[in-house]
Amino acid sequence: MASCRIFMIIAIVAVFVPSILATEHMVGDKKGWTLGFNYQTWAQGKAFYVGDTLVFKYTPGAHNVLSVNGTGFEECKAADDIVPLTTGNDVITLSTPGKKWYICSVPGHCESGNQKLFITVLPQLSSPATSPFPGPTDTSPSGAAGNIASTYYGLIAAIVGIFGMIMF
Ligand SMILES: *[C@@H]1O[C@H](CO)[C@@H](O)[C@H](O)[C@H]1NC(C)=O
Ligand SMILES: [Cu+2]
Repeated sequence: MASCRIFMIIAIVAVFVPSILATEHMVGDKKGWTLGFNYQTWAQGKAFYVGDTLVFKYTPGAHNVLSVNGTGFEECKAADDIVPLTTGNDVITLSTPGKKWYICSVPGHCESGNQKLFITVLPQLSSPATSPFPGPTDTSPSGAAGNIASTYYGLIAAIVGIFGMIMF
């Protein structure tokens, strides 16, 4: 019953894959969201995908987080109608691909403290429609993580399936 085993492996992977693939990026790592940290250096070499999250950690009241456009990033200015995030543990889900800019709007922090982050969010690697297997949507949690799971499902399932065939 090799095929049965393979199916079970695939089912197990389908359940665990969402938490593996949606990466949570702690902005600034241990330093968090603060002054005098180079967030461009931090972002270098990291890949941000749709469905991932950014976590901005700081002492509430000391900083804030605003999503701005490229001009706002350069000039350290946010549109008047943007409501800043202020909890000190602000989680932003990267829901669309493209360039994203974030600043702290406390006076001087973005300008002289370099408290600004620019990233490029990459689309998901493949489309669920191209998956050679039925999607795992009925077994995985809903939301972004579920999307990621179905995106990578075909590839992962194929690898695990081949592995399973070799093993059993
Ligand atoms: C960028 O945001 C500013 C507000 O901060 C706005 O005035 C400007 O039109 C925006 N630019 C683009 C290209 O959307
Ligand atoms: Cu600040």
